[in-house]
Amino acid sequence: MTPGWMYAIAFALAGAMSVPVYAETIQLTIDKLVYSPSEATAKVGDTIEWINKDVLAHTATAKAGDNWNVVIAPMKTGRLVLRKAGTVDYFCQYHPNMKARIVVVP
Ligand SMILES: [Cu+2]
Repeated sequence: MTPGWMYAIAFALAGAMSVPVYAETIQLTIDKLVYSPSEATAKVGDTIEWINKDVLAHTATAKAGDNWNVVIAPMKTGRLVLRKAGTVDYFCQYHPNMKARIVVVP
């Protein structure tokens, strides 16, 4: 192999390793007044998507961290982009006994 080829391969490998990590979408479901899974881990920049399978509206409301409030209509999906790292406990404003947690890592 010529040195030129070796450089080309080295650059190709370096390029493959420096590909940015794309934000993910993490899907959670709400079924029969339960968030599932009740604890999820995500990274800053990821999108959380709650799929509401109930015929009732729910919210995902956090009083700490990003301090978000997402209303999720019956049989619809609610989305949120995570902007801040930390452990966020959230609940449903309409059914305060519905609780779950998202651990957001930097
Ligand atoms: Cu609810």
